[in-house]
Parts: sequence; C-alpha cells; structure tokens
Amino acid sequence: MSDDLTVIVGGTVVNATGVFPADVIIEGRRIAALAHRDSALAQSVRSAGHRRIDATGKYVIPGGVDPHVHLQLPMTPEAMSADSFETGTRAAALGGTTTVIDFAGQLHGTNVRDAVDHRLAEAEGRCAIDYALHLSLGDIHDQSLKDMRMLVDEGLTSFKLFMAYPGAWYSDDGQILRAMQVAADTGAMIMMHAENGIAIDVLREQAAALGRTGSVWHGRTRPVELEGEATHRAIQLAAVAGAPLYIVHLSAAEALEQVAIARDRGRNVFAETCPQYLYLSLEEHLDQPGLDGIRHICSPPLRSRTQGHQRTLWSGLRSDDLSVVATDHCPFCDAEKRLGIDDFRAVPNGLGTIEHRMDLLHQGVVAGELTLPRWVELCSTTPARLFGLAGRKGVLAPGADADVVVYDPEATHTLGVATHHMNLDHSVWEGMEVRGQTSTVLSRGTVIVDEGRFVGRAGHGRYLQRDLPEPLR
Ligand code: DUC
Ligand code: ZN
Ligand code: ZN
Repeated sequence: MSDDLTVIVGGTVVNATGVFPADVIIEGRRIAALAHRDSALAQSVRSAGHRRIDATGKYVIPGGVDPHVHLQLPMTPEAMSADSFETGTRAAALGGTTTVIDFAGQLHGTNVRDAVDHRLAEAEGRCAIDYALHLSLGDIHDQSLKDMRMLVDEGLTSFKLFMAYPGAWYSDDGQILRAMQVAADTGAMIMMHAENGIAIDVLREQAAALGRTGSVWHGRTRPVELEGEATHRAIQLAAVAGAPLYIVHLSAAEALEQVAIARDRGRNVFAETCPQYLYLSLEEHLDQPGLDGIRHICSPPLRSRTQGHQRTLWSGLRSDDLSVVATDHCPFCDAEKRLGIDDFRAVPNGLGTIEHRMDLLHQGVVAGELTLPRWVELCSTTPARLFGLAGRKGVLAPGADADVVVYDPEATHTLGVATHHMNLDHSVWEGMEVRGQTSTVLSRGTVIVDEGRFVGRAGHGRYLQRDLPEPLR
C-alpha cells in the first residue's frame, strides 16, 4: 500500500445508501477503501502510522455539492453579489460543501463563448473548493443553440432558461422548446426558472401605480399560481422535446404538485428547493418594514407559512418529489439592498446561505423530517448525479474524489454575522440555533478545514469538466 495514506478513524459513515461504522482510507486524492472498524484492513492501516483524523462520535459524509450559487454576480450595474469566488467558496468549505456549480451568463446580444471564457477567467485561481459552471441562456437563436453543442463537448452540460424577467433573461415558449430539443439530442440538462414573468410584470406595474412598493408586494406580485402555471408549461414543453427537466428554486406547493404529477407518470422531471423556502416566510420575514423586509427579497419570493408551503416542501423532500436542496446563494449587502428601500422593484434579488445548507438540512434530521442518508442524498449525491459528477463527487466510495466532511452531530452553534464567514453584513439566518457542525473537511485528500478552522487556499479548487447528467430515476 502507498505511503501517501490518510485514514479517518472511528466515525460513522453516512452515504445516500446507508449508515455504518467504518474507517475511510484515502490514498492521494481519492478514496481507496471503506473498512469496517473491526476488519483486518482497518487494524493494519491504523497501526501503520499513516496520517490519522479522529472522527470518534462524528459522522463522516461526502462533501456537499451545491449546484446553484451566484458568486460575484453583477445582478445590475450597481449591485454585485457580495461573495467573490474566494470568499464564497471558503464559506462553503467551512459549512461542509466541497463542490459548487455557478453560472456563466449569456445576456441578449452577447456570445456564448465569451460568456463562458469570461466566467472561467473570473473563477480561475480563486476557489477554495472544486467548481463547475452551468450556462444561463438569455438569447436563444441559431448560433447559441449551436454553441450549446460545443459546450456539451467541453463538459459544460447544463443550461438554465428563464420564464421570468421579460426584456432581460426571458425566453418565450418557442425558444425554450428549441433549447430543449438540443438538450434532448445531446443529453444535456435544462434547468428552468419557472415563474410566468409576463403576468408578473403586469402585477408589478399595477402595484407600483397604486403606491404598493413595500417589500411584501414583491411576494404578492409573484403569486404561487404563476409558479405553478410556469412549472406545468415547462414540464409539457420538455415532454414535447423529449428532454429531462430540472426546476430550480421551487418554492410553492402549486409547483410541487405539477412536478409530482409528472414524476408519477414516470417522467424525468426533477426539482430543487432551497433552505429559505423551508424555513423563512412571507408573513414573518418579507412583510417587515424597511431594511428588514428588503433583506428577504429573492425570486421566487418567500411563501406564506399559513398556506402550508413549508410543510409541503418538507414532505416533498421525503417523498423524492424534490430531489435536491441547493442554496441559490446570491447575497447582497445592505447598501445594495437599500437601492430599493422605497420600491421593491429596485431591490437586487437574493439571499446568502452557501455556508449553512448542510447545517440547515441537518436540522431536518434532528427534527425527524429526514433520515441521515436522505440528508446526504439531497445535499450531495443527487446533485452530483444530476449534473454529471456521479462517482466522482457526492459519495464515499473507492475511486471517488476524497472530498470528505467530518461532521459533529452534537455541536450546537448560532448562525449570524458574528460567526459566519460569508462576505455579508447581515444574515437572514441571524440568531437561529442549530445542532450539528462541520468539523474537518478534505478536498481531494487535502485538509482544507481543520477542527472548524479554514486551512485551505484560494486556487486549490479546480474547474470540473462534467459528464452528461444521469437523469434517469
Ligand atoms: N434566479 C436565480 O436563480 N437566482 C437569483 C435570482 C433569480 O431570479
Ligand atoms: Zn432563477
Ligand atoms: Zn439562482
């Protein structure tokens, strides 16, 4: 056996497939073996004096895979999302995430090649953990459809389209169908922002004309019916094209119902939700005066607790109608949020959660909403599989990258600006007490978080060329 061994001893391994006591043996950058604690292999590796990490009393899980983040995103000319590739990936690592997938954005009139190269250059040498890119397509025409094929050949295998934001990112049904046909032909994944932006724009203008410009109107002008309708339409268009479909940031029971119907019919439709839709609500968070309200503006909006959306989403996580939990991390500091202090329409959309996803979903385990394997499946294994990283990320198995998190299930801590590492001057999670905390993190065999302290470096993270998604259910 090689000399370059690290062994994580005494922990409880949690994979999507089960929970068992095992030592994790790492050779170089990959996992070499999982050895039952009492096995001869475990005994011999333990006694051979290799590097040891003690995980007694802790879980050993595959590093988190967050397939939806926006680092240093220029949302408007005045508002750039607050975490850079450096600060955002460091915060992610401290929270137990070892892979992120961000987006290159092809705006109207810009070219796909330039958009991807520009984004790759921005990330290069700056990430603490491995990273990949999707492409947001804002301008669908013959050339950009051709460029999709080129990107698939290069290992960029997923494309986000928007049914919202007319005049900016919006695509009409014909454009969406054409992109879906290319996805069906190449094996790429279409990710959909499913809100009916044409109808939403009417409601926004009507609200503003009546002086209804407070933060709660952001939510009231993006009603759940328009998320449900767009989700239904996206699913039908994907059926016509014969393409798999991934609904991003699903927030409402009406949308989940459409996903569940499609899945019950055996369709390859998947959906992600985000922690904010599981814990925060329109009544308690968005409907507050001034800064407190606008800090909670994101799209889709936080939904009504009294209408039961949160309960429905938790149940969807259990039933597998929801397949993934991502963050949609897109934080803005107060100065940028204040751009819309008098008018919700001018508030940059997005919240900061990249550091807290594993902990927030672990609360689901603590509360009995999720099993331990389901926690890992939602946060690591399925996002890796759906985005072409199966076998490399999101699993503790021989041959997989040694992206490993030692997680202390009993540690308690309080989320908020005093303790978080995101480059953000407030927190929508302020004061929330959680049970469970990342203790040690390895990225491709290198320790990057040691007992809660970041010891990695910007530039350790590598760009991941991805395989085709594995969308079969
Ligand atoms: N959609 C996203 O996925 N992120 C930020 C804003 C938005 O509308
Ligand atoms: Zn979106
Ligand atoms: Zn997003």
